[in-house]
Amino acid sequence: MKTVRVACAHDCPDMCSLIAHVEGDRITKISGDPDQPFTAGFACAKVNRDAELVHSPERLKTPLRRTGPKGSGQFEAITWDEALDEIAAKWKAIIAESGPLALLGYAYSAHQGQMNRHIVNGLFYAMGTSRLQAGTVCDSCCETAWDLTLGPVGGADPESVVDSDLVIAWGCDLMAVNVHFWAKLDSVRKRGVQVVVIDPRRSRTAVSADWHLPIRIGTDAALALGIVHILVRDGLCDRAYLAANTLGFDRWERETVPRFTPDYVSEVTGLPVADIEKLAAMYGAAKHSFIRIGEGMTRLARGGQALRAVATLPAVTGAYGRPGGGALLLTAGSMDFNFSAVRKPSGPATTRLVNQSLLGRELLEMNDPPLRALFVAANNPAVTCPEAGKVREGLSRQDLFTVVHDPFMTDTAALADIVLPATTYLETEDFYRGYGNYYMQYSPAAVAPQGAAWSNFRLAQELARRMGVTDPIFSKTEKEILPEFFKGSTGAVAAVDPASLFDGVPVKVAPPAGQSFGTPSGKLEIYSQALADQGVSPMPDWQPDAQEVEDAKSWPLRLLTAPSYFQPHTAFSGVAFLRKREGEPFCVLHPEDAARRGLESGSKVRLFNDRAAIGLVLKVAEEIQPGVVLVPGQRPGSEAVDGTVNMLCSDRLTDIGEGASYQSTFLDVEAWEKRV
Ligand SMILES: Nc1nc2c(c(=O)[nH]1)N[C@H]1C(S)=C(S)[C@@H](COP(=O)(O)OP(=O)(O)OC[C@H]3O[C@@H](n4cnc5c(=O)[nH]c(N)nc54)[C@H](O)[C@@H]3O)O[C@H]1N2
Ligand SMILES: Nc1nc2c(c(=O)[nH]1)N[C@H]1C(S)=C(S)[C@@H](COP(=O)(O)OP(=O)(O)OC[C@H]3O[C@@H](n4cnc5c(=O)[nH]c(N)nc54)[C@H](O)[C@@H]3O)O[C@H]1N2
Ligand code: SF4
Ligand SMILES: [Mo]
Repeated sequence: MKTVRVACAHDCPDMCSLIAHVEGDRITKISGDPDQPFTAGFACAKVNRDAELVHSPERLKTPLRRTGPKGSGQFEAITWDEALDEIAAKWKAIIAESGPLALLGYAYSAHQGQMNRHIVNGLFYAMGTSRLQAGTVCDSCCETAWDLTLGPVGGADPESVVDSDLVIAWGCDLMAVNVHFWAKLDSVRKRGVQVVVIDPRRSRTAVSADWHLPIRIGTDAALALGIVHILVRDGLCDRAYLAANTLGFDRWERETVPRFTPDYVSEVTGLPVADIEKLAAMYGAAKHSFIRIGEGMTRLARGGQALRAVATLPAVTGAYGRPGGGALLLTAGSMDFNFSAVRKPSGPATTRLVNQSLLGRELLEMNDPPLRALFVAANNPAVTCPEAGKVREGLSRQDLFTVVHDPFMTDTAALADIVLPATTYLETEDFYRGYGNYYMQYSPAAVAPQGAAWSNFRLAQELARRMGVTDPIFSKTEKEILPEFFKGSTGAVAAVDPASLFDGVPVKVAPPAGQSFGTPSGKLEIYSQALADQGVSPMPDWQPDAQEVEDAKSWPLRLLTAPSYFQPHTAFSGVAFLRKREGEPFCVLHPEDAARRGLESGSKVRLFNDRAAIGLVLKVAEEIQPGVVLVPGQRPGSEAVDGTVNMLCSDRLTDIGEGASYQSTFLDVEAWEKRV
């Protein structure tokens, strides 16, 4: 038995350092690395099972070619050479007829290190194809809004929370998505520090925290403005910090803040005035308050305003300037790596963009030329994209040549022409950096690729060779590429010699304490000229959204989506144990809403709106407020009664950052039998 020190690649803020226990070519166990302070010796409940993911009997064993109609699930095994020859020949023919814009590579973040995730996009970048505007299904709204407010800089170091005197998990289910930060709070709470959760869901984190405020979906900007209103009223603003470090506070205070009286904020958020007053008083009294901001509250029509309002709060009390104070959305902005070396090896500076959240629409409607070839690696858009019905319709086009590279037969792969078996991260060598902490790590493969699986890295290099793309990154090894990531880097990253990482030891590259700002003015921009130029409210504000108001008139319930505890998206659906732990795909209704419809826990229900109808199992619980239906996670159609939640979600984009607005979805629920 040997142990191999690796990093966790699942798209997760914690980026744990892990120990893989290996016997022969099998991983027998995964545990948390005790020597990496943030991981502190434990992996989460999902990754404890990654040995089963790697050795799952459900893994794809060979490349496959479709033999029946699209979606029929009929495939035949072929060799890698046959598959690659066919792909290269098809792509060349399409490029000759329609030009490179008819091709699209679809790869975004999930579940590998930085080389494997970027090299696929690098190949398509170099070929001058249409390009994926990636991340819009995930964090483009919150990240753009943060960048417009603080600049492209990381937030507070999560390990600085040991110095905090108040912690707010604002729209972030720490026990689901950030368990190592949650664990850090143990010692903080022993000092008497309160943990407050602001979330429409009574999540596990909310249950375990000191105080939960069940805010109405999409009203966070109003609550943040209400807090500022009270801080101004009660003389609790840090005027010196504001004057030195922010832009536009005077105008905000004059023009926007006065509207947000406690009564008005109560009406908008559904929270009692007394709670709004209490929260503002706590926040005003704290000197080192730490807000962990989740992405969930920004995945709706006005998500950008919500992020900007909440991220401004620590400037109002001056917490940004103190140890343990500030806000954390993402850390990555302050780790300056040259990933462009792999992501943009050559190719035109600009080309046609395809917004990831609009995949379905673009597959069906894009013209001059239409998309004729799609290559999907490490994503499952038939489940995870809004308008998943349109995505499936697009993927079903007879004239679309689709290749999917994945360790498993996903709902997306089932609609492909060629399916290629992929490795998992534990079978690849790669470089990792956190996005919820300030660590980086170089990892060897724990075991060799299983069966006939290829890594993204190997596949992209081989496809580059066949397509005549000759940039050096397509013939270098991982170790040869690593120094490229450090070329031209700044800050803490610049001080590291990349060769020193090859021993696999995690290295921390945090910026100096005290929040820095990277905006054009060098200050936190409450007033954003860039937003004013785009015709978006230039100061954080809350207004009712006209479309949402209209939709709410037609549909009695609003969708709340939140991460699953044991199934992040669909990536662990190949582990039978975790599927069982998560249970059948379900939705949650408040007892009042269930009673009104005569529905009981455990029954099958239909969730429907103008877009689609899907079938899930019902759980009745006071976990949410009346008027809301919660659907945790995004589960494959094959596991559900019928369909998947994203069939109900429109592809409307957010106010800032062109992101997905899953939670601006309105619908109703009825008994499944009703229309059968
Ligand atoms: N277990 C698990 N871990 C994961 C994932 C997973 O699916 N499962 N996904 C991974 C990925 S890809 C990402 S991007 C991150 C995602 O991480 P985030 O998106 O940051 O996830 P959360 O912070 O938990 O955000 C969802 C929370 O926001 C709440 N919420 C929804 N709407 C609102 C609102 O209007 N206001 C407020 N205040 N709260 C709201 C939800 O109830 C939920 O508790 O997590 C990663 N880790
Ligand atoms: N309704 C709703 N929809 C959402 C969200 C939501 O909150 N609500 N959240 C959104 C968010 S934050 C995100 S990030 C997206 C996630 O969307 P996706 O990234 O599409 O989701 P995953 O299910 O994580 O898909 C990852 C796929 O990669 C495969 N894979 C794993 N490792 C490798 C590898 O090394 N190589 C290759 N080639 N494949 C690999 C896995 O088997 C899996 O099929 O979903 C979004 N969709
Ligand atoms: S908490 Fe996140 S980073 Fe850590 S093992 Fe689990 S999925 Fe991986
Ligand atoms: Mo994500």
